[in-house]
Amino acid sequence: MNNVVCFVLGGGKGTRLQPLTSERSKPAVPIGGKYRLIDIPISNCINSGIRRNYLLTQFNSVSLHRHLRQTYNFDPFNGGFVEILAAQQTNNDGADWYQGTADAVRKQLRYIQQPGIDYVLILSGDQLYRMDFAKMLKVHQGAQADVTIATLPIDKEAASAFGITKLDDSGRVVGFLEKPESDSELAHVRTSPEWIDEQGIESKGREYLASMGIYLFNRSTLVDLLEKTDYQDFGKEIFPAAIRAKHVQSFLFDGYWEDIGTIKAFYESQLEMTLPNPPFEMHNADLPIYTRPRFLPSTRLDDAKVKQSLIADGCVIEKNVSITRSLIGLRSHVGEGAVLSGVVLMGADYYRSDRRANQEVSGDPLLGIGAGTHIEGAIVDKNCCIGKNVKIVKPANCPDDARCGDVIIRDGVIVVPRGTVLEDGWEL
Ligand code: ADQ
Ligand code: ADP
Repeated sequence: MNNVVCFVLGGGKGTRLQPLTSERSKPAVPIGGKYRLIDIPISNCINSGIRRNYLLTQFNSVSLHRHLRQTYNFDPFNGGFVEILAAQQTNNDGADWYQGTADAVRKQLRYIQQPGIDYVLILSGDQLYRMDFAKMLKVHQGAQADVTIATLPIDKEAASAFGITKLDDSGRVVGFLEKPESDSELAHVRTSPEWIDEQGIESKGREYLASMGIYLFNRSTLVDLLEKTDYQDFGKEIFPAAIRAKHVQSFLFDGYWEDIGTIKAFYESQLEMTLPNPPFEMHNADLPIYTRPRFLPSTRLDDAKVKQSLIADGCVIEKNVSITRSLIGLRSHVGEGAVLSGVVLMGADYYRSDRRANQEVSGDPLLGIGAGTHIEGAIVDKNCCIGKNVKIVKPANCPDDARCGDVIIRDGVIVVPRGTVLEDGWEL
């Protein structure tokens, strides 16, 4: 895999993950209580033997840079790096933003044209999955393809959210429609479930093969496509055109894969991690998900009632707390008698006792969740100071998108943005 270089697409101007992305770039969004989104694609690359990784992001935030620098220190004998290529560093005028996925890669073409690169792997930065890219390369080479797209069988109901491929019997892509809507478009790219079964993948009635946004290009093909066109986007423009001029192959995949680019998908994927047999298993010694090593103490619990939850390091959970189906992130402090149900609590960057918690000066409620507070069905971003006896529970007939002070409801999920302060007794 030494001749493969990876580009992770770290997010457009997109607002789909707002407000989680209002103060950080998408790859830095915390997941699983102690990881960040970027850890998923990079861990997949490392586990597949790919050591040269670039992250295309709109801005190079300090925390993202620090996370990458402190996490991905490759050994000097084998080498390797994770490098951020930001669209723009300082101003906000928009002129230099990456206009689309292909435009992002085109703007950094010189990194592809360095010596020793034969293949370029392009990944999305907001997906949860494990994949062995060495297997994908094998299929790509076996078919003598110019480009290979990873594809996953999906139902008709989901098909209009994805790029859908139509294959010939050899698995070559002969049709590609980005997010087909109408029945006639869908009929055009339907695959018979029997054919999928014949490939050794249980179709279970699924009759569409979705592009997973995971692309392996021969370097020369990618350079050619980007230099000779001004296409901005892979799904909308490059693939529909490339299937005529190039040999585009499909790499069939059938493991767990979830696009977590929206608040709803993000929230659901996080809570799924708390299931007894989670579809995306972090407890996997063969294919670890890497993250920044930290030196945090064990979590302290005192007579709490915890059901089907994950609790990260460095937390303090006080007496008579009840935690159900929740994900409790690093350094969380949950006060006496608090009730959390279906909560993604991202945790904090410091402890209550840290000077940075600042409450003595400001007189604000303490960092974390106050005593007697009740939260249900919410994402609570980092460093929030939620007072005592606060109630954050969705009212009946609540609209899918709404705002109540600093607290936001998005896709029907309550989100308490990073650093929010809620006074004692506050109610949604
Ligand atoms: P979408 O996910 O809708 O569909 P897009 O919004 O282009 O496509 O995002 C792809 C990835 O690139 C995401 O990780 C996104 O954050 C990132 N990205 C988007 N714009 C970017 C930019 N300007 N600069 C840097 N990164 C950017 C795509 C394909 C479909 C496919 C689905 C699978 O177009 O064909 O089915 O992914 O999820
Ligand atoms: P996390 O521990 O969740 O990965 P951060 O990377 O933001 O979060 O770090 C946690 C806290 O430690 C932050 O407040 C950050 O400012 C501080 N910190 C961590 N590393 C450094 C560093 N090298 N220099 C300065 N501050 C740091």
